Amino acid sequence: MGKTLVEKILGIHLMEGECKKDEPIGIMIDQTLTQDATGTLAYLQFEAMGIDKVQTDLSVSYVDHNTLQTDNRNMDDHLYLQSVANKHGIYFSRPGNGICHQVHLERFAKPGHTLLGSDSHTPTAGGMCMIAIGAGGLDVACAMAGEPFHLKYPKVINVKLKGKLRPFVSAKDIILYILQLKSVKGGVGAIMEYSGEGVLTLSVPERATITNMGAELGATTSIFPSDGQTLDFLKRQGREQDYVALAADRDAVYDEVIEVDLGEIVPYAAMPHSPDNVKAVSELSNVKINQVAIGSCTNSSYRDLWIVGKILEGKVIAKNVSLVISPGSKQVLSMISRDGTLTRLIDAGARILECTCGPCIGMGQAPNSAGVTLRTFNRNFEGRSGTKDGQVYLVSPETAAVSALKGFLADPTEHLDRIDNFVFPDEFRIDDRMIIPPSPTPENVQVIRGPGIKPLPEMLPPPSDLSAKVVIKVGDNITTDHIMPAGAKVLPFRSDIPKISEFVFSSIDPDFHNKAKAAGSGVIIGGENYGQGSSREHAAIAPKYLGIKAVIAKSFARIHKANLINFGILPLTFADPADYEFVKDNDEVTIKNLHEAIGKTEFMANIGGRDVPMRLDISERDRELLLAGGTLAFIKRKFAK
Ligand code: MIC
Ligand code: SF4
Repeated sequence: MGKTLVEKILGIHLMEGECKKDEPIGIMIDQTLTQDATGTLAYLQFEAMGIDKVQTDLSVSYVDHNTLQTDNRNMDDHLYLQSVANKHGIYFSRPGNGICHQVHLERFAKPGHTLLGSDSHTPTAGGMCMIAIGAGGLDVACAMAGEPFHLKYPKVINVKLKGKLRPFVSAKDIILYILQLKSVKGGVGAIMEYSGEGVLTLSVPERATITNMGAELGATTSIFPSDGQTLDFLKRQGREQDYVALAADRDAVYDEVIEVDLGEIVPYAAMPHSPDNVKAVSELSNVKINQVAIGSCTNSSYRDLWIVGKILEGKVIAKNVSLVISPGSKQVLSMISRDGTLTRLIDAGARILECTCGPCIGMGQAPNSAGVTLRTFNRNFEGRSGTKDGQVYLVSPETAAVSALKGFLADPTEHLDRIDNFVFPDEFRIDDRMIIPPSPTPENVQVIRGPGIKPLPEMLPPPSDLSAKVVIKVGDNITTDHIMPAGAKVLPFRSDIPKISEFVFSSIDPDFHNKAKAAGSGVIIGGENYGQGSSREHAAIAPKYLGIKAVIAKSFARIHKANLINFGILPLTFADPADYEFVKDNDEVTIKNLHEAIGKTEFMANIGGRDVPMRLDISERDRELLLAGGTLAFIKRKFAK
């Protein structure tokens, strides 16, 4: 029987277990990446492991999320990241060099290799045929220490692309279409593997838009084959030597197959407040807009900004619109500044931002009250833009650009005339001087720790009996942006757990942190898909700091569930989801003989005086991690041996 692309790459990297669906496996990680907002914790944890040098082929630390430097804390974080990278064999991509996923794709991604990143959009590198997975910082720290990454062997969903996109329809529309089809839970436990003749029509940056936003399907990752397009992109990046041809065997067998005819895709928009709330733009044409933001790791490549420049050429944006553009990398900015694109953008009225995440993570450019903002980003969760009632629509760069001119949400296929065909320039501008290689004499490097970098809180093993109180009960699809908000107000505290914990659930219950502290030992009740979205482990470590011992939900998102286990919080599910209805705020929760219970898949809890059957669906290794009080305690013990 033939093999899928996923089977081939995972097979070569298998360190533990068997390549059988749902079996726990451990895979070798070739490369890691971190960004500043998750990186400080990841490196504090790496340091706590006591290892001198990373064990991977390549590890890169990027600074792209918080570069506002509104006070000392932000630059203190940058200095810590730079010095800790220098000491431990890690490359450091300086602020201004670009968004981690865009730069990684350009300069480091290699077909057939594995990448683990402390950011949920790490799958972007799947556009370069990598198995690229997002995880919590602690998992990335373990991978840097040479430990395998543990996951359940995923199912593989084959997305067969046929035909070719029509003019002004682009990769973003393909992934929005798939999100409409499958929903934000449609990829849970799966890898999306793309194939078919339509794949050949998509360049690497276009493929990367699709694999990037595969994260919004809940998928473990997404991957494209390595073919002529891959070779072409690598050649232009001066990295031809990194190319290998890789594809699934013709007779590969998949768990599910979806066929997509590219010729039938139209411009789509994801409406507030979920990436799967998708409609055709033509059905939404009367929506008046206030702001357009182009950029983020989804749509900020040279190709995307070139097309936006061509659409805006010689025109000016509508009076009612503020247009902001953040190029994905220094390479992109440098190239658009040479070919006339930048002038076209500025002349049309665009405000040019730094090459960072910027408005995507709520670092500025919050829309007006109830304002409508079109964004080429990947997430439109409520409040993430920085304005609680902001109405965020996710669209392609083509739709964003034409709408900025019109002043309302406009379908580019209806409103645009032909523009020149996009062709890549022969050579990309290659200049890696903003990426600092690690020190050849690490013994002389001193790690710089500013006052904002607080030591990690102590993680204790679980008590022998659990006695706790329900501190909050929430509904379905709660995101990590609800649990641990980001944005300009909160991101500066990413290295200070006691301080950042004051913001847990602040958008839902501003008093949560006081209530949790008063309870001393607390439980969170969640609905379906609890913890979707970002990989931020602060959404686990801060509740842990506030005394949360368990989350009892109907189901969990993958990365958040792993983060809960890493920090010793029990991710329990209701054996009968109907029991969710009976649980109330302030109910007492007891679990007798907790250590014994952690060893089992099913056991009883008592909630508010009722016996409620619980499930703990985790691997044997996860049970050991929980009993040790979390992964760091477990790993430290292992290395001490
Ligand atoms: C996001 O898009 O939500 C982030 C900010 O990039 C996060 C990481 C973080 O919270 O630092 C992610 O996607 O993992
Ligand atoms: Fe940055 Fe936004 Fe991409 Fe997250 S989704 S890495 S915040 S650009």
